[in-house]
Amino acid sequence: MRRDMDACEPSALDDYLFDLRGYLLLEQAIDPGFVGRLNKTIDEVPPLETMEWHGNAQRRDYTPDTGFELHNAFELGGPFLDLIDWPGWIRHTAHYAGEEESYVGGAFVDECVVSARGKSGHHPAHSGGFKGASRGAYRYKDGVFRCGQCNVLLALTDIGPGDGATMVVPGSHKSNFEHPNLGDYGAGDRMDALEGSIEVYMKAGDALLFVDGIAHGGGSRISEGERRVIIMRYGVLWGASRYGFEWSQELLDRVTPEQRRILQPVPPNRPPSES
Ligand SMILES: O=C(O)CCC(=O)C(=O)O
Repeated sequence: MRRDMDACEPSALDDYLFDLRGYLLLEQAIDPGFVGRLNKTIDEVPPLETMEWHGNAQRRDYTPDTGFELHNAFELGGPFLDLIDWPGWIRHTAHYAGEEESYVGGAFVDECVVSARGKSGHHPAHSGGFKGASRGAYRYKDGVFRCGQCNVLLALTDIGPGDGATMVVPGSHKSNFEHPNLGDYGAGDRMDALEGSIEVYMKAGDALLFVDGIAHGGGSRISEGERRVIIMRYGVLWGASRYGFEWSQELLDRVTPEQRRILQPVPPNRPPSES
């Protein structure tokens, strides 16, 4: 899919599968040339220690096992700006997590993370319907979706067997029970150990769209080299960053009005002297 194409509308089959499984694989959501531009921009990021800043982006690895993770990555500019309202997924995210047909309808994105993971890395299992936070909850009621957060995980490298594919437990976004394996091993489990989990293999350019409330994580990588993805978290209009990140004024001034509405749907409301 290219930037200049019309936005994809979620189909009846998308709705059916998203409701049933909690995720969709959007094949070739971005075209190979654009994958190359994103990778080139990432290659130009200098080496960073965890918690070190690069402009208004910060390396902040989710866990010691997840590897390099650069937050606020829209701040890298260039092709990253196009991702904010990319036609391959923007209608899906607004449909599932944008409170359609309500007084607070619209899309909002609060996280954009570049993740580069090497051999033996993984992202521990988390989420699932049992005691799930409202922030990531799955809901469908009265003919409309009301998910708290819908993630887009965009592959920048091919991710096959042994590469540490993202793993999900299909249907677990509606689960009323704690996964018994998680009960045995506690938080921090490798996804690979979870009965019922599957690896989602992807080609560079594919996007995995999933409700945050599905049990998920990153499988153990045994291959050499690195797995590269970009994770974007879209949610309700009135949401906020869980880490306190803010988009820089420079970024807000640079993007289109439509993109700005997604980055900052509710601009600060201050008295004139303070604005
Ligand atoms: O790295 C992955 O494959 C999974 C990422 C993940 O679990 C998350 O971002 O919540």
